[in-house]
Order: sequence, then structure tokens, then C-alpha cells
Amino acid sequence: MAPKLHLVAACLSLAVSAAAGAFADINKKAYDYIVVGTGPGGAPLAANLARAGHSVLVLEAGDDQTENLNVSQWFNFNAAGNDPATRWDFFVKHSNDEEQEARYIHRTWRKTDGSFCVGLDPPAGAKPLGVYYPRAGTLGGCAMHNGCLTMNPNDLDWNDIAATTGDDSWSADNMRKYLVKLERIHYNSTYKHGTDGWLDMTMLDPGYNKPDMRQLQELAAEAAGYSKADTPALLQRDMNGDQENRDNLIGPFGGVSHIHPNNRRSSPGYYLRDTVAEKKYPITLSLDTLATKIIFEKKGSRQPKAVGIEFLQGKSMYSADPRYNASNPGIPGVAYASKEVIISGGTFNSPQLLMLSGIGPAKQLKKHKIPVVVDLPGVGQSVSDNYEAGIIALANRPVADPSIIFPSFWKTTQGKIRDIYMWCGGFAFEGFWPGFPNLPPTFNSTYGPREYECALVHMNPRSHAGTVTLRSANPRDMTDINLNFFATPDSHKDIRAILEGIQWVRSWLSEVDPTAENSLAPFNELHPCKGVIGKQTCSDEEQMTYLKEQAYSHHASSSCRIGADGDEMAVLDSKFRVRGVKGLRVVDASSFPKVPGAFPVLPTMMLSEKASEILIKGF
Ligand SMILES: Cc1cc2nc3c(=O)[nH]c(=O)nc-3n(C[C@H](O)[C@H](O)[C@H](O)COP(=O)(O)OP(=O)(O)OC[C@H]3O[C@@H](n4cnc5c(N)ncnc54)[C@H](O)[C@@H]3O)c2cc1C
Ligand SMILES: *[C@@H]1O[C@H](CO)[C@@H](O)[C@H](O)[C@H]1NC(C)=O
Ligand SMILES: *[C@@H]1O[C@H](CO)[C@@H](O)[C@H](O)[C@H]1NC(C)=O
Ligand SMILES: *[C@@H]1O[C@H](CO)[C@@H](O)[C@H](O)[C@H]1NC(C)=O
Ligand SMILES: CC(=O)N[C@H]1CO[C@H](CO)[C@@H](O)[C@@H]1O
Repeated sequence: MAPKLHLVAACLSLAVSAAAGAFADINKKAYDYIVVGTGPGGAPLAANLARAGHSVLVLEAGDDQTENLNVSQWFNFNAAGNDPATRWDFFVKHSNDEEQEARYIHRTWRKTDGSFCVGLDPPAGAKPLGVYYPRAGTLGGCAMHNGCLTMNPNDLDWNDIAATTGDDSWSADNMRKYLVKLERIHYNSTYKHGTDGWLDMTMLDPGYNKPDMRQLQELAAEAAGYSKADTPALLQRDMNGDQENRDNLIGPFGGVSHIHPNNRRSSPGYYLRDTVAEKKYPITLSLDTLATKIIFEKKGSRQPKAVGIEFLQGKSMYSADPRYNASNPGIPGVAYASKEVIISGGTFNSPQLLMLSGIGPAKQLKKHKIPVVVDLPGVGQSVSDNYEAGIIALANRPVADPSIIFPSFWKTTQGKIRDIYMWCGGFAFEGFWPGFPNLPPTFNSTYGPREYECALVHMNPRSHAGTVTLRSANPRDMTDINLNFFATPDSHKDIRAILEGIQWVRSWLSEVDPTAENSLAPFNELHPCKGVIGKQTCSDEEQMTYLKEQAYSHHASSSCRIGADGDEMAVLDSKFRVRGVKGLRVVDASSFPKVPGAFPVLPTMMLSEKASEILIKGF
């Protein structure tokens, strides 16, 4: 299928006209609340506060691309991910081992002419940038270019937060009510769901009527312990239901996504945009506005209180923006909050803003001559991420009607509960790099029409050792990010779990009869072990080395994590309050103690609803 270029071209004029307006008039004005960032953490909270009658100022570094068809048509998500109108380019490390970093197949380099190149053999003079890590700097944050898959995390993930903080409102039972509140489901489920929330939720067609897909889905169902005949019902199973013992349910499920059945993306960005457009609520949205510092008031011996924000207004003020121009200084300003300031800049930007404002590890702040407001050693630490990898093979003939809509869970012997989420179909997804290729249905395949992949997401990583550290005191600079993958002595168990997930896929791909007429088999695996499936000779060790070095990720969390009283690395208490100051909270993916489930976008929205309740109702 050709990329839907006609869709993409039609919206150019819209994007340009949206960019032309003047900046919001907010300088020196005061509001009840200021919210920084409009991703899944910030946008629902800002909209809910305004709908409850509080005056709210929302600052967003990017602009409004909600009607850019790359964004609004969800299946253009990889075009959106590459779109300079929305993307922020981060480059991270996976470890401190330079030799290992140099073996990462999609390492990205800056060539002498300023452009990117990707791979192991860069031209002379090219400088290594690291592992490309996509983010969106736009109204709505990364939920405007993500893959839209949702998963209410395993119950254990929520219950763990309740147990470590002693705050029972984090229990899976209680958290589910925020899911029900925010969603408007368009699928049939026997479980309790919401039908009048702001987020459209659709269960995607699993493609069971396509013979190739059906055959592979039935084999996967059998390999998970069901019968072939169970497959259609399994493919309608609700990932976001509240089944008994759901943490242990494996095999095929329906793919529930934050989209409308008409293929329009649904997301917090639209909820916020529409709340502003209704003009009934006391809300001011200032786009093209980069928050640069939190202002504190210090009276006597009382804790410092956050009372406002300094910002820069201007296009592309942050250097992750591909259109960044350092000689455009922007227009500085300040705005005040009488009640609270809430930071929702995402996992990479929230800790940066705290540190720029004097909240963070004192040693690091002093190095950059930033006056210390609170020495909080956990800021920018404890970063955790889902590890991702794929088993990718070439079928014996083109895969008909490739579908990516086939999610499945797998429980390995390494995990107490299901710990591998996978989605399979005729595509190739092997991480991210500048210009990363499209997936179906608008796809541009990497290995041609015979490609077939199961992409694996490993949940509950043992290691939480990633770091976000300041590169400078300039708020327009990016930070240094090292995800420090697999950094605990028992991390090999995570790699082993990924391998077991891959072996599970092989177990059913090798069931396809190569002698049948028009067979898809044999499958010739490309990664992680070259060879005909069932006849490979790679050792576990070789494969685990490959997985360790080539794993990728895009669900980073926990850089400003919640933790118990007395946990010196905790940045927040269980009500999102930044420790050591007043009037300041962090509400976004950085708040999670650990990366939630396999897909963080839905839990981040649930967390935003929880924070809304705390601020509006006081509990
Ligand atoms: C390509 C891609 C695909 C993904 N696919 C999925 C998926 O299918 N399912 C899933 O569950 N998750 C997915 N994710 C992850 C998910 O989208 C993120 O975890 C989620 O968006 C995090 O929300 P957030 O509010 O913490 O931060 P973000 O979404 O990063 O939002 C932060 C916002 O704050 C703004 N901001 C930052 N700093 C400042 C500042 N100083 N001043 C003003 N504004 C600022 C940014 O512009 C941005 O709009 C994907 C992510 C990417 C990048
Ligand atoms: C859509 O994204 C692509 C990059 O993936 C970009 O080339 C194109 O200009 C974008 N279209 C619009 C309308 O912004
Ligand atoms: C839900 O079930 C009803 C009744 O069986 C059916 O008519 C309808 O098409 C179903 N909706 C979806 C989205 O599957
Ligand atoms: C960068 O900004 C400066 C100052 O506004 C301007 O003169 C220059 O043309 C800009 N450069 C580009 C490449 O847009
Ligand atoms: C397999 C395939 O369709 N590849 C195409 C991807 O897009 C590039 C650029 O448009 C083409 O050159 C490839 O042929």
C-alpha cells in the first residue's frame, strides 16, 4: 500500500496558518494554577481544573497541530513521528560502555554538513549523537504521534504503589475508576467501562477474516494453551477489563486504542483544545511558550512556595526541535499562580525544569552555578523503561493483508506475572532513528512484502538506573540522558524473559506446515537469530548478547518518582507534591515509581485524572 500522501499534502496550509498568530498575552498576569506541558499528564488536569471553575494558565512549548492529518489520522503515526512540525529529537545512551554503544545498529550521527546518518559505518568527520529517542513537542505531547495502544497495567503495578507509599487510593481497584471516568468506549465488553468520557477507545479489527492472519493467530492461541476454536473470542478479549487474575492471562487479546472508530486520533490534546475552544471556562492556553524556571517565594523559616513561572515565548525555543534557531532569543516573561504550579513536561523535561529552578541533586546544581532551593537527590534519577525487541522473519511468500492488530501477552518463567506484551503482523519495527520507516497501513516496508514480526515489550524491568542530568544551565539546551539498561546484577533475567518470548513465537511459527499448498513456511528469521525457524543453531548466549545490545525503548518514566516518606530518592509524595517545597506538583510519566505496564499513555492519563480529583476535591 502506498503512503497516503494525498492526506498529508492537503493540510499544509492549515499548519502554516496556525503558526502565524501572535503569542498569548500572559506576561505578569496571575492565575489560580499554572500547568506546564500538555501531554497525557498535563492536558487532562488543566482541562479538569478549568471545568471545575479554577483559573488556569497552560504553557506548551509546541504549537497546535491537531488538524495536521499526520496527527489526526492515527494510522499516519509514524509520519507524525517524523514530522518536523511536531517532533523533538532526543538522543540517549543505553549504557556507559562506549564499545557497546558503538555496536548499536541504528546509532545516529551528525554529518559535517549538519544532516543525520544512521548505522555502524558513518562517513569521515561524523559525530555520534547516540540512540534516537522520539518525543513530541506539540499541543497534546507524545499522545499526538504515538501508536495509540492502551493497556491498563497489571493490577500488581498499581497495588505496588499503594503498598510502597501506604496510600490505598493507588490500589488497582481504585485506579480503575479513573479509567472508567475518562473513557468513551466504542466496543463491546462485559466489564464495567465508561461511555461518556473525553477519550474515544476502540478495539481494532484483528484481521481474523484474513486467512494468513487467522492461521497465525490460531497457532498463537494454541501455543498459549487454548484451542483454535477459541481464537475469535480471544481476539475480542478486553485488555482493559477487570478479569479475575488478569495479571496472569496470556495469549491473544483485542487491541484497544485511543482512537475513534472513524480513524481519528482521540487524545488529551483534543480534550484540552476543545475545553479552550468552548470559551466557557477560565483557561488560557499559551502555545509556543517554553517554561524556563519555577519562581519560589521564601518567607522566614517556612518552606519555599512555588508562586510562578518564567518563560520564553517564540517558535521552536527548545533545541530538541528540528527548527531550532539559537539566534532567535524569544520573548521572556513571567506569570503567577496563587494556588499551585504543576509541572507536566514529561520524563525528560520535568526533571530539567526542576533542576533549572534549584530542585535537584545539590552537587549537580552547584556545578552549573544554580542556587539550591532544595537538595533533592532523586530528581532525574530512577529512570526506567520497557525494553523492546522483535523477532523478525521472512515468510516463504508475501504475507497477504498484513495486520499489526494482534496483541498478545506471554508469561515467561522469569516473571511472577505476565511480563511480555507483543503485537504481531506483516511489518518491521526495529526501533527508532531519524526517518524511521512507516508501519502498516500506510507502510513502507524494510524487508519487502514477506516480512513478519512479533514486536515484544518487556514489562517491569528490574533495573531503574536511568539518569537525566543537566548539560548546562541554559533552559533551551537538552539534557544528557543515559537509560542505563540492564544495570542490576539480575538483569540477565529480563533478557532471558525476552528470549523466552521470542522462543514462544518460534514455537508456533514452526508449526506452520511447509508442505501445505501456498504455505507461509518456512520462516527465515533475520533477527535475533539468522536461519530457518526450527533449524537455527544460535546459542542462548549469542541471542542474549544481541538482545542486550540492540534493545530499544520509548516509554521512559520515573525521573521525578513518587516514593514513601523516608525514601531519600523519592521526589514526590503519593499526592504528587514535590518534597521540601509548597505549591508544586509533578504530574506526568515522570511521577511513576516504575514504568507502568507495557504502554504508559493510558496510565498517565489515569494519573492526571487522579491528580485532578486531589486538587479539585482535596483527596
Ligand atoms: C513514537 C512514540 C510512540 C508511542 N507509542 C505509544 C503507544 O502506542 N502506547 C502508549 O501507551 N505509549 C506510547 N508512547 C509513550 C507515550 O506517548 C508517553 O509515555 C506519554 O505521552 C507521556 O506523557 P507525558 O505527559 O508524561 O509527556 P509528553 O507526552 O512528553 O508531554 C510533555 C509535553 O510537555 C511539553 N513541554 C516539555 N517541556 C516544556 C517546557 N519547559 N515548557 C512548556 N512545555 C513543555 C512538551 O512539548 C509536550 O507537549 C509512545 C511515544 C512515542 C514517542
Ligand atoms: C507529515 O510528515 C512528513 C514526515 O513524516 C512530512 O514530510 C510532511 O511534511 C508532514 N505533513 C504535514 C502536512 O505536515
Ligand atoms: C456490540 O454487540 C451488538 C449486539 O451483539 C452488535 O450489534 C454490535 O455490532 C457490537 N458492536 C461492536 C462494536 O462490535
Ligand atoms: C535565525 O534567527 C535569526 C534572528 O531572528 C534570523 O536572522 C535568521 O535568519 C534565522 N535563521 C534561520 C535559518 O532561520
Ligand atoms: C519496500 C518499499 O516500498 N520501499 C520504499 C520505501 O520508500 C522509499 C522512498 O519513498 C522507496 O524508495 C522504497 O522503494
